[in-house]
Amino acid sequence: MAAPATPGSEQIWLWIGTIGMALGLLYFLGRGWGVKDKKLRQFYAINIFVTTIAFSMYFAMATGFGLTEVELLDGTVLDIYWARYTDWLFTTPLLLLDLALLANADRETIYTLIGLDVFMIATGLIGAFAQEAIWRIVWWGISTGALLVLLYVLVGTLSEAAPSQSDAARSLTSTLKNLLIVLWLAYPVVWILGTEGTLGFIPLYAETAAFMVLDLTAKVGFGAYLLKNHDVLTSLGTGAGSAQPAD
Ligand SMILES: *C/C=C(C)/C=C/C=C(C)/C=C/C1=C(C)CCCC1(C)C
Repeated sequence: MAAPATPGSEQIWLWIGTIGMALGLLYFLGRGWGVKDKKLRQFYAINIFVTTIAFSMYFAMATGFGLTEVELLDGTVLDIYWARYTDWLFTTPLLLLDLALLANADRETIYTLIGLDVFMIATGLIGAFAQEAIWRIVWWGISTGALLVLLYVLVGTLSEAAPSQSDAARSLTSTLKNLLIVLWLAYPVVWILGTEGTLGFIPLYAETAAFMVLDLTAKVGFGAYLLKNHDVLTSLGTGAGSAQPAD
Protein backbone atom coordinates (compact mmCIF):
# COMPACT_ATOMS: atom_id res chain seq x y z
CA MET A 1 0.00 0.00 0.00
CA ALA A 2 2.21 2.80 1.25
CA ALA A 3 6.00 2.54 1.31
CA PRO A 4 8.72 5.07 2.16
CA ALA A 5 10.31 6.91 -0.74
CA THR A 6 13.24 9.27 -1.31
CA PRO A 7 12.82 12.74 -2.78
CA GLY A 8 13.90 13.26 -6.40
CA SER A 9 14.88 16.43 -8.25
CA GLU A 10 11.87 18.27 -6.76
CA GLN A 11 13.92 18.46 -3.55
CA ILE A 12 15.38 21.79 -4.70
CA TRP A 13 11.94 23.43 -4.37
CA LEU A 14 11.52 22.01 -0.89
CA TRP A 15 14.83 23.57 0.15
CA ILE A 16 13.81 26.92 -1.33
CA GLY A 17 10.52 26.59 0.59
CA THR A 18 12.46 25.81 3.79
CA ILE A 19 14.69 28.87 3.37
CA GLY A 20 11.76 31.10 2.43
CA MET A 21 9.77 30.06 5.50
CA ALA A 22 12.84 30.56 7.71
CA LEU A 23 13.34 34.08 6.33
CA GLY A 24 9.66 34.86 6.82
CA LEU A 25 9.83 33.57 10.38
CA LEU A 26 12.92 35.67 11.14
CA TYR A 27 11.27 38.73 9.62
CA PHE A 28 8.15 38.33 11.79
CA LEU A 29 10.26 37.64 14.88
CA GLY A 30 12.48 40.65 14.23
CA ARG A 31 9.63 43.04 13.54
CA GLY A 32 7.46 41.70 16.36
CA TRP A 33 10.25 41.87 18.92
CA GLY A 34 9.43 44.33 21.69
CA VAL A 35 5.94 45.07 20.36
CA LYS A 36 3.83 46.02 23.40
CA ASP A 37 0.37 46.45 21.93
CA LYS A 38 -1.77 43.41 22.79
CA LYS A 39 -3.65 43.18 19.50
CA LEU A 40 -0.51 43.60 17.50
CA ARG A 41 1.25 40.90 19.53
CA GLN A 42 -1.63 38.54 18.79
CA PHE A 43 -1.19 39.00 15.04
CA TYR A 44 2.56 38.52 15.33
CA ALA A 45 2.07 35.35 17.37
CA ILE A 46 -0.28 33.89 14.75
CA ASN A 47 2.06 34.53 11.85
CA ILE A 48 5.11 33.37 13.78
CA PHE A 49 3.28 30.08 14.43
CA VAL A 50 2.33 29.77 10.78
CA THR A 51 5.89 30.19 9.51
CA THR A 52 7.35 27.98 12.27
CA ILE A 53 5.03 25.11 11.34
CA ALA A 54 5.59 25.55 7.61
CA PHE A 55 9.35 25.84 8.09
CA SER A 56 9.50 22.56 10.04
CA MET A 57 7.32 20.69 7.55
CA TYR A 58 9.32 21.99 4.57
CA PHE A 59 12.54 21.03 6.32
CA ALA A 60 11.08 17.58 6.99
CA MET A 61 10.08 17.12 3.35
CA ALA A 62 13.41 18.44 2.03
CA THR A 63 15.28 15.92 4.16
CA GLY A 64 13.16 13.01 2.99
CA PHE A 65 10.66 12.72 5.81
CA GLY A 66 6.98 13.12 5.06
CA LEU A 67 7.11 11.50 1.64
CA THR A 68 5.49 8.17 0.90
CA GLU A 69 4.61 5.99 -2.07
CA VAL A 70 0.98 5.07 -2.55
CA GLU A 71 0.30 2.10 -4.80
CA LEU A 72 -3.06 2.17 -6.52
CA LEU A 73 -5.06 -1.00 -7.21
CA ASP A 74 -4.08 -0.82 -10.88
CA GLY A 75 -0.39 -0.88 -9.92
CA THR A 76 0.32 2.84 -10.49
CA VAL A 77 2.70 4.19 -7.86
CA LEU A 78 2.34 7.82 -6.70
CA ASP A 79 4.82 9.83 -4.67
CA ILE A 80 2.80 11.66 -2.03
CA TYR A 81 4.18 14.33 0.28
CA TRP A 82 1.81 13.77 3.19
CA ALA A 83 3.67 16.22 5.48
CA ARG A 84 1.95 19.04 3.58
CA TYR A 85 -1.34 18.10 5.19
CA THR A 86 0.16 18.30 8.68
CA ASP A 87 1.36 21.80 7.80
CA TRP A 88 -1.96 22.89 6.25
CA LEU A 89 -4.09 21.37 9.02
CA PHE A 90 -2.60 23.85 11.48
CA THR A 91 -1.57 26.80 9.32
CA THR A 92 -4.78 27.32 7.35
CA PRO A 93 -6.97 27.82 10.47
CA LEU A 94 -4.39 30.32 11.76
CA LEU A 95 -4.44 32.27 8.49
CA LEU A 96 -8.24 32.40 8.68
CA LEU A 97 -7.92 33.63 12.24
CA ASP A 98 -5.87 36.59 10.97
CA LEU A 99 -8.78 37.70 8.80
CA ALA A 100 -11.44 36.88 11.39
CA LEU A 101 -9.69 39.00 14.03
CA LEU A 102 -9.23 41.80 11.56
CA ALA A 103 -12.99 41.78 11.01
CA ASN A 104 -13.85 41.24 14.69
CA ALA A 105 -15.77 38.08 13.80
CA ASP A 106 -17.65 36.35 16.61
CA ARG A 107 -16.72 32.99 18.09
CA GLU A 108 -19.39 30.97 16.25
CA THR A 109 -18.19 32.28 12.91
CA ILE A 110 -14.57 31.51 13.76
CA TYR A 111 -15.49 27.94 14.80
CA THR A 112 -17.51 27.48 11.60
CA LEU A 113 -14.62 28.64 9.44
CA ILE A 114 -12.10 26.47 11.26
CA GLY A 115 -14.43 23.45 11.18
CA LEU A 116 -14.90 23.74 7.42
CA ASP A 117 -11.19 24.25 6.97
CA VAL A 118 -10.16 21.18 8.97
CA PHE A 119 -12.78 19.14 7.10
CA MET A 120 -11.32 20.41 3.80
CA ILE A 121 -7.75 19.41 4.66
CA ALA A 122 -8.80 16.05 6.18
CA THR A 123 -10.86 15.04 3.14
CA GLY A 124 -7.99 16.16 0.88
CA LEU A 125 -5.69 13.86 2.84
CA ILE A 126 -8.09 10.94 2.40
CA GLY A 127 -8.09 11.68 -1.32
CA ALA A 128 -4.31 11.65 -1.39
CA PHE A 129 -4.28 8.10 0.02
CA ALA A 130 -7.29 6.62 -1.82
CA GLN A 131 -6.35 3.64 -3.96
CA GLU A 132 -8.53 4.18 -6.98
CA ALA A 133 -8.48 7.22 -9.26
CA ILE A 134 -12.24 7.61 -9.08
CA TRP A 135 -12.28 7.82 -5.27
CA ARG A 136 -9.37 10.25 -5.29
CA ILE A 137 -11.40 12.52 -7.57
CA VAL A 138 -14.54 12.12 -5.44
CA TRP A 139 -12.64 13.13 -2.27
CA TRP A 140 -11.13 16.06 -4.16
CA GLY A 141 -14.68 17.12 -5.04
CA ILE A 142 -15.80 16.88 -1.41
CA SER A 143 -12.79 18.87 -0.22
CA THR A 144 -13.26 21.50 -2.93
CA GLY A 145 -16.94 21.76 -1.97
CA ALA A 146 -15.84 22.51 1.60
CA LEU A 147 -13.44 25.18 0.32
CA LEU A 148 -16.23 26.86 -1.65
CA VAL A 149 -18.56 26.89 1.37
CA LEU A 150 -15.70 28.19 3.51
CA LEU A 151 -15.01 31.06 1.11
CA TYR A 152 -18.72 31.83 0.94
CA VAL A 153 -18.95 32.05 4.74
CA LEU A 154 -15.76 34.10 4.86
CA VAL A 155 -16.95 36.63 2.27
CA GLY A 156 -20.32 36.92 4.05
CA THR A 157 -18.64 37.46 7.42
CA LEU A 158 -16.26 40.07 6.12
CA SER A 159 -18.88 42.07 4.28
CA GLU A 160 -21.13 41.98 7.35
CA ALA A 161 -18.25 43.41 9.39
CA ALA A 162 -17.33 46.07 6.83
CA PRO A 163 -19.72 48.86 7.97
CA SER A 164 -18.30 48.79 11.51
CA GLN A 165 -14.67 48.87 10.36
CA SER A 166 -12.53 51.95 9.88
CA ASP A 167 -11.74 52.80 6.24
CA ALA A 168 -8.17 51.60 6.63
CA ALA A 169 -9.18 48.30 8.28
CA ARG A 170 -11.85 47.71 5.64
CA SER A 171 -9.43 48.23 2.78
CA LEU A 172 -6.76 46.01 4.39
CA THR A 173 -9.38 43.30 4.99
CA SER A 174 -10.56 43.44 1.42
CA THR A 175 -7.05 43.22 -0.08
CA LEU A 176 -6.17 40.24 2.13
CA LYS A 177 -9.50 38.57 1.41
CA ASN A 178 -8.94 38.82 -2.35
CA LEU A 179 -5.39 37.53 -2.01
CA LEU A 180 -6.61 34.59 0.07
CA ILE A 181 -9.40 33.68 -2.34
CA VAL A 182 -7.14 33.66 -5.39
CA LEU A 183 -4.34 31.72 -3.71
CA TRP A 184 -6.49 29.17 -1.91
CA LEU A 185 -8.49 28.37 -5.06
CA ALA A 186 -5.24 27.50 -6.81
CA TYR A 187 -4.47 24.63 -4.40
CA PRO A 188 -7.19 22.22 -5.56
CA VAL A 189 -6.27 23.01 -9.18
CA VAL A 190 -2.62 22.09 -8.66
CA TRP A 191 -3.68 18.99 -6.71
CA ILE A 192 -6.08 17.59 -9.31
CA LEU A 193 -3.75 18.36 -12.24
CA GLY A 194 -0.72 17.05 -10.36
CA THR A 195 0.38 13.70 -8.97
CA GLU A 196 -2.49 13.39 -6.50
CA GLY A 197 -5.21 13.63 -9.12
CA THR A 198 -3.59 10.80 -11.15
CA LEU A 199 -4.35 12.80 -14.31
CA GLY A 200 -0.67 13.66 -14.46
CA PHE A 201 -0.91 16.99 -16.29
CA ILE A 202 1.63 18.48 -13.88
CA PRO A 203 4.64 16.28 -12.99
CA LEU A 204 5.79 16.09 -9.36
CA TYR A 205 8.71 18.44 -10.04
CA ALA A 206 6.47 21.29 -11.28
CA GLU A 207 3.79 20.52 -8.72
CA THR A 208 6.27 20.86 -5.86
CA ALA A 209 7.43 24.21 -7.27
CA ALA A 210 3.83 25.42 -7.61
CA PHE A 211 2.89 24.48 -4.03
CA MET A 212 6.09 26.13 -2.78
CA VAL A 213 5.26 29.43 -4.49
CA LEU A 214 1.65 29.26 -3.25
CA ASP A 215 2.73 28.40 0.31
CA LEU A 216 5.28 31.22 0.48
CA THR A 217 2.82 33.77 -0.92
CA ALA A 218 -0.12 32.62 1.22
CA LYS A 219 1.96 32.59 4.43
CA VAL A 220 4.94 34.94 4.25
CA GLY A 221 3.49 37.34 1.65
CA PHE A 222 0.05 37.42 3.27
CA GLY A 223 1.51 37.83 6.78
CA ALA A 224 4.00 40.50 5.77
CA TYR A 225 1.28 42.52 4.06
CA LEU A 226 -0.94 42.25 7.14
CA LEU A 227 1.80 43.15 9.61
CA LYS A 228 3.06 46.10 7.60
CA ASN A 229 -0.12 47.86 8.77
CA HIS A 230 0.74 48.40 12.44
CA ASP A 231 -1.48 51.49 12.68
CA VAL A 232 -4.55 49.60 11.43
CA LEU A 233 -3.95 46.61 13.70
CA THR A 234 -3.42 48.65 16.87
CA SER A 235 -6.57 50.71 16.34
CA LEU A 236 -8.88 47.74 15.63
CA GLY A 237 -12.21 48.03 17.38
CA THR A 238 -11.38 51.45 18.80
CA GLY A 239 -13.39 54.15 17.18
CA ALA A 240 -14.08 51.95 14.19
CA GLY A 241 -16.88 53.49 12.21
CA SER A 242 -16.88 56.45 14.56
CA ALA A 243 -16.62 58.73 11.54
CA GLN A 244 -20.27 57.97 10.80
CA PRO A 245 -23.01 59.25 13.08
CA ALA A 246 -24.81 56.54 15.04
CA ASP A 247 -28.28 55.69 13.79
C1 LIG B 1 -0.21 27.82 3.75
C2 LIG B 1 -1.04 26.85 3.17
C3 LIG B 1 -2.26 27.09 2.61
C4 LIG B 1 -2.87 28.43 2.53
C5 LIG B 1 -2.95 25.94 2.08
C6 LIG B 1 -4.17 25.91 1.55
C7 LIG B 1 -4.66 24.69 1.08
C8 LIG B 1 -5.86 24.47 0.47
C9 LIG B 1 -6.86 25.55 0.28
C10 LIG B 1 -6.11 23.13 0.00
C11 LIG B 1 -7.22 22.68 -0.57
C12 LIG B 1 -7.47 21.35 -1.13
C13 LIG B 1 -8.67 21.15 -1.79
C14 LIG B 1 -9.73 22.18 -1.80
C15 LIG B 1 -9.00 19.89 -2.53
C16 LIG B 1 -7.82 19.01 -2.77
C17 LIG B 1 -6.96 18.88 -1.58
C18 LIG B 1 -6.43 20.22 -1.06
C19 LIG B 1 -6.06 19.92 0.37
C20 LIG B 1 -5.18 20.59 -1.86
